[in-house]
Parts: sequence; C-alpha cells; structure tokens
Amino acid sequence: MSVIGVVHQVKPAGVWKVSACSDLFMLIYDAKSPAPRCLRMFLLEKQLLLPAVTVDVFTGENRQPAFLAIDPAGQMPALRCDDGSTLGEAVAIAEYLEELHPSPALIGSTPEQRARTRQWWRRVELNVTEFIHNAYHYDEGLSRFESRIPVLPDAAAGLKAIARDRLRWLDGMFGAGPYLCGERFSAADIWLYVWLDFALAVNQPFDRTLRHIEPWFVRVAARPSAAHSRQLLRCMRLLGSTGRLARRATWWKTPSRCCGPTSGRASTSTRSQRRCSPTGRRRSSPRGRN
Ligand SMILES: N[C@@H](CCC(=O)N[C@@H](CS)C(=O)NCC(=O)O)C(=O)O
Repeated sequence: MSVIGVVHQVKPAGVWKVSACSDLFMLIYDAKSPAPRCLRMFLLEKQLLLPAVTVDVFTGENRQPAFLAIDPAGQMPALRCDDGSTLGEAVAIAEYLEELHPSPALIGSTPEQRARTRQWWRRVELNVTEFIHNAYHYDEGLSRFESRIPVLPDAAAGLKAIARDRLRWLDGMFGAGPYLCGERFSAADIWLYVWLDFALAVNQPFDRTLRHIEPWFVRVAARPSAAHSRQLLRCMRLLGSTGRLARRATWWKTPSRCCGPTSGRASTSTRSQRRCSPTGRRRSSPRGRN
C-alpha cells in the first residue's frame, strides 16, 4: 500500500474539531484532478471526514499493478469500503455516502428531491462535463493520456464546441432559484462547478456572458467548500472507535486556516493507512490541477 500513496495527517489542533470518531476502514483514494475534487467538495459540504491516500495520477501511479490490484478501473476517486472492496465512480461513491449519512442532503431527502438532483446531475455529466473531460484528454492532456487510453485529437475542438453549446442549453433551462435544483444546493451544482473551474484552468473557458450560469458559478465559487476542495483530503487522527464510517468536523468555523498550506504530517505505513496513525513524515502535494 505504501507504494501508492500517503496518508495525510490531521491539521493542527484547533483547526479541525472532531466531534465524533470511528474505527475507520473506509478510505478514499484521492488525486489532484477534477473527479476527486467533486467528491472532496461533496464531503466538505456534508462535513464528512474520511482518511485518504493520494495517488499520483500525473505519473500514472493509478495505472500501475499496485493500484490496479485495488481497483482494476485504475481511476480516481475510489473508495475502499468497510468490507475491503473498492468502489469507483465519484457519483456512485457520493450516492453511497449520502445513503449512509443522509444529512445534510446533497442528493435529496425525498424521492422527488433525489429525482430532481439526478435529472440535473445527468444533464451536467452527459452533456457538459464528459465533453470537457474528453476534450482535455485529446488536447491539453494529450501527452499524458495518449499512452493510457484511445485518443482522438481531431475530435477535441468539436467536443469543446458541444460542451459550450450544451452549457448554453443548461443556461436556458435554469429556473428562478439560485441553484440547478432551485433553492436547494445539490451534488449537481458541485459537479458542474468543479468541472467548469477545471475547464477554465485548462484553456477551455466557458461563456462568461451566460445569463444564469455566470452568476451561479460566482455563487458556488463563494462557498467555503469550493476553495477547500482544492486541497487534497487529509487523514484525521483516530481518537477511538465509536462508529463505523466517518467523523464530522466543524471545518467551516475556521475556513481561512483550512485553506493554508499543508501542515500535517503523513505516514507511509500500512497500519497507519488503516488506523490513520499520527506519526509519519511530511509529503508535498503531487503536481497537477485539482
Ligand atoms: N467517471 C469517473 C471518472 C474518473 C476519472 O477519469 N478520473 C481521472 C481524474 S479526473 C483519472 O483517474 N485520471 C487518470 C487516468 O485516467 O489515468 C468518475 O467520475 O469518478
């Protein structure tokens, strides 16, 4: 395990206030990339803390045998479940965690709310973010991805055009409320925000004159989780074994400090990854965008 990542240690006392703790086996495989950032923002909004290892997707650590033995899909994020199995796909992980921790609801607390969120979520993924992602693989990320997946550089410009067009389409359907689901902030907002923010960073700017999307983007960017999710997850120190899954932290009481440089220590031992031992060594963040 130590070959594929490092457990991030808790921030100094006082920054994160842990109100409950657990004997964790669950573990997030995190990376400096947009799909993991969607999950990080989701976890921050839910105030869920899980231990995490960082996998270096820039050098392709995720596609090496050590990680493929954990998750044959070889992509981030992934969740090691309590039974030791691995769950991939950020949306599936979010759905699972929301079932275990329903409140605050980011998918929905009623069948109607959940259906509405999933409607927007699928529109966002199938029409916009997947096009941004693939265009990135075929253009800005080509040198990194051509040895990993089939790439179609000639298609990149067309995919970008489709993403822009479908974003205009979303803009046209935007209702009167501040978020995609009206008054309710949801996972669909997180996914669209993170991918548009990524697109801006990789030379795929979206149309800043869009009537609804532009103020919506600014609104979501102002949420503390938007800035905090740029940072990789850090493992929290175990204080006992009173629960199974995760701890909640009052992270937004001290948002500015949480945005500071990584100051936690990290451990490379397998036991530490399971137990989130406070001992270990410091490690700098991997290169790349999150
Ligand atoms: N649909 C997947 C996408 C996963 C994905 O493509 N992850 C990227 C990071 S955004 C990755 O692992 N890239 C490295 C690689 O494919 O080698 C999800 O949403 O979880």
